[in-house]
Amino acid sequence: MLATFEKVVRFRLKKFGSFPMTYKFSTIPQNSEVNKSQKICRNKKALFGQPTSSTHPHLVKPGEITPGISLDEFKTRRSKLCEKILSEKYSSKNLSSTHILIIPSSSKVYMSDKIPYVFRQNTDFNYFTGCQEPDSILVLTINPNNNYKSTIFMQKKDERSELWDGPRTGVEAATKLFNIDESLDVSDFESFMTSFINANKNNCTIWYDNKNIISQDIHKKLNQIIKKTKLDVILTPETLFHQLRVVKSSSEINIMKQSCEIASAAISKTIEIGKPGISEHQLFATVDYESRMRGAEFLAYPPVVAAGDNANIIHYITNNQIIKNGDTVLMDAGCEYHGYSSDITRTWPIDGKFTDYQRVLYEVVLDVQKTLIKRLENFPSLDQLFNEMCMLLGKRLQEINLIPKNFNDNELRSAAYSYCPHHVGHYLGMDVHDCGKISRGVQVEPGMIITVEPGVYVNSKNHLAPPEFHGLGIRIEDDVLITEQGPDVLTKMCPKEIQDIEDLAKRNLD
Ligand SMILES: [Mn+2]
Repeated sequence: MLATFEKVVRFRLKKFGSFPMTYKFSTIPQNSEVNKSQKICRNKKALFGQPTSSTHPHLVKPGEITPGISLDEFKTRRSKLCEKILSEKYSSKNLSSTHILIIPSSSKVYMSDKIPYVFRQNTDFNYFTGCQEPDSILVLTINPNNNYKSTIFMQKKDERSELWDGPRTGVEAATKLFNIDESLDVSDFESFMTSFINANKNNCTIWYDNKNIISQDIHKKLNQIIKKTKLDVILTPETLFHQLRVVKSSSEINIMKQSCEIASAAISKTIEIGKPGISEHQLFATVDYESRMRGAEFLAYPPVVAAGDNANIIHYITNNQIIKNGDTVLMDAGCEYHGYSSDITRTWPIDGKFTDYQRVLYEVVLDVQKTLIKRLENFPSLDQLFNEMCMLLGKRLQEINLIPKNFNDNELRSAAYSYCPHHVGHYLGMDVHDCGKISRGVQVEPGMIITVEPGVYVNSKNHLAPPEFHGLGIRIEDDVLITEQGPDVLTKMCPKEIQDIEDLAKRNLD
């Protein structure tokens, strides 16, 4: 990471007195030279704030805004959102006939002075625009004739900032790049909002998420404007966003399939490479490397790489232990590929052979997981699937004497829950825990992608389990697309059958 110009000078002055100033003037190009080189650079190819089909043809095809998603699809998403706002259900709330909806993009977040974290766009903003730049805003307006208009507010081009942070799309090019009705300078946001709200003072519904603040700056400005006008109708649009996002289009399914394939291959390779003596950290590095080498931008979340007893800590991400002979490894990892996440868990014996107790428990979890996936044929809700998991696990754990045989159904269910204290699954998509506003009580439907992830964790304080099982922790997680024809396991390339997983884990042993 390069320091800024001022910082270099300050640092050098402190260390070497006046000498480096001579150095500075002889090597740092003057402003006119910077302008010249930038112009030459621009003339070669039009540069934008994100990959396009002309600058990155290996990523983006003509007609797409982001890899795999077309200009038209983004436009359709915005139309569907407006139709949703206008739909019977929402108009019945006696809402006004004019609407304005505001979705800010993310701002950069810094870990320390001028050192940014990896930028990740606000998912909803990304879904409705495809724009990858920070500090932008999408505004949708709907007038009483039900006509709607999309306006994107962009940071204007700025040579000095672009020298450090790379090109911006700017205001002018944004209309065409994002196939949007209008683009304006982000500094015009306040005046735009003020005049719109003033013009529709008694007849305007504002759709803005006032609780989950994406951009402090926009949040402050917006609330000041609203205060002045004494208009207080603010509705949270998040549920509408998630209702659209939870059912995936065919192009989204296509990208999700690739994200799942990449993560499956990366985890398979990691199982193959592992051997006793390797550290959890090295397996983390392996799955990260193997995902990126296959095209993923980064891992979708800090992975869990838990050897032996560490698997009893559900969100174990310390990943700094050495893996011993006889340990199982529980790895929960997935990648983000062109904005879409995968989420897989596998548990395997580091020395290529499950012990008898590990095998017995693994078989229980695997059987339950396969049964639950099959149940998806009937389109249950995730909550129904969770209840099913508790009953199935309870019965299987009774068979192997981890739960007393005389327990009734209620006792059985809560005993099973004590062995698996997390839900059976969640929606998956652009976010790992996707569409949080959609209840897990709704039935799954074609186009949804969910995870199915039962587990059994036997910690050393467990009074029900015989001591031989203490310290074991097993989870198996796949990503499943719901289709009319039944469940389609998108992560099926990642082995989970005992024989397959042992064979793979043995490969790198001497
Ligand atoms: Mn998961």
